[in-house]
Formats: sequence, C-alpha cells, structure tokens
Amino acid sequence: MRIDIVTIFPEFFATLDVSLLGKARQSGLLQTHVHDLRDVTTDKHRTVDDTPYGGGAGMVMKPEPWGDTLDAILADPDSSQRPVLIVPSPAGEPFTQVVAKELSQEEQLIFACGRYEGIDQRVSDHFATRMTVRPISLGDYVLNGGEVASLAMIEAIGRLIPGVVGNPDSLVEESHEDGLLEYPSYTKPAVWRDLEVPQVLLSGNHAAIAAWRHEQQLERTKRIRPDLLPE
Ligand code: 6GU
Repeated sequence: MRIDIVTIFPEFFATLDVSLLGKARQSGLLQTHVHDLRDVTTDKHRTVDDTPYGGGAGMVMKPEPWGDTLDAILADPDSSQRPVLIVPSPAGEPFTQVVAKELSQEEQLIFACGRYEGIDQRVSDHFATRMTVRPISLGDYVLNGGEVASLAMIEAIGRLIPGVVGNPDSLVEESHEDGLLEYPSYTKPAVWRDLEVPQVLLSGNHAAIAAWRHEQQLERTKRIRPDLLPE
C-alpha cells in the first residue's frame, strides 16, 4: 500500500519510522510519502490560510496549495488510478474497525491534514471527481488538526495489511473484531500482590476457558459499551 500525507507539520510523521509500521516500510509492504503543503507556495510568507468568506472566527486553508499538491500526487506515475482521499475532521463519518478494514484493502490512501477551521470546501468538491473522498472522524471531540488523527488511522489501517502483524492470529481475538470488547488477559506469576489469576485459566480445560472468556466479553461490553450490543 502507498500512503501520501499532506500537512504543514511534516515533523508529526517522523514516528512512522518506529515499531511495526517502521518495519512494514523497511520491508516494502508500506510506502509513505509526506508532503509539506507550504512547498508549493510562492509568496514570502508561504501562506496557506486566509479569513473565511461570510465572516466568523479562525482561518480557512486556501484551495490553491491543496490543488497543486494533490495534482502532483495524482501525476506521480506510481500513484494508483483512483486513490482514496481521507479528510480527518470531527464532521466526518465515524472511524471504526470496519472502516479500517475497508481502507486496508486500498492501493493508495491520501491523508489531507487540515488545520485552523478546515480546508476550503471546493478542494473536496473538485477532487471528488478524481478520487474517492471520505471525511472521517475519530470521535466526538476536537483536535487541533488532522495530523494526530491521521497517525491513529494509519496505525489502525497499516496493521491490517497482510504481513504487517507477524502473527495474524493476534488480529482475531481483539476488541471490536467480533463486535465485543476483548476479555481480560493474565500472565505469570499466578499470584501477584495477593491477586490470583482466575482458576479456570489454569485448568487446561479449553472449552471452559473459551466459555469464560466469552462471558467476560459480554459482561465488559454490557458494562462499558452497552451501545455495541444488539437490543
Ligand atoms: Cl479525524 N480530526 C480533527 N481535526 N479533530 C478530530 C478528529 C479528526 N476526530 C475527532 N476530532
């Protein structure tokens, strides 16, 4: 998979070198390209924002630098025929494991990291004719910009690319995979600060262990995330 990121803060993406995704990049499973939006500006102050038409607080990102940067990405012979343009925004559709799985099957994703009060709407309107545009939100709270949100999405998506996570079994029994929260995990020692590991896990009875884990998933989900359960 190829991932392009457009941002005025390329430094945020230095962490793509680290851990699992860093390894995926080294092995060629993942290619990332970070583009500084200011590189295409021509004025002395490298301006990327301006005041909103109609008035109001804050600044809006100007369309021209976005247009020039995205045109250049599309013109790259290594770009795919129809990439997905992800626009991180608290006004987007909710990001879920289902969305992460869909996006992990794409050839190319482009993350448009907006700052200030967002990007001139015409950027999405124009590029919707040339790419699949998806405004996506991490949840009901506000971040200063799309950079941290993009990093979270890239990690969630990247680990689903075949080969990125060494043992694919570890992708199966985790929260949200079966619509439930995951069960609690324990390792040695069997007693720690007077707290014992649940006996059933030491029993060697695999059916009993599976049943106990499923019960724990249901109990946790009911208590913490009842919205995930059917009526
Ligand atoms: Cl995806 N972007 C921004 N800027 N703020 C957010 C968000 C995304 N999700 C929640 N808040």
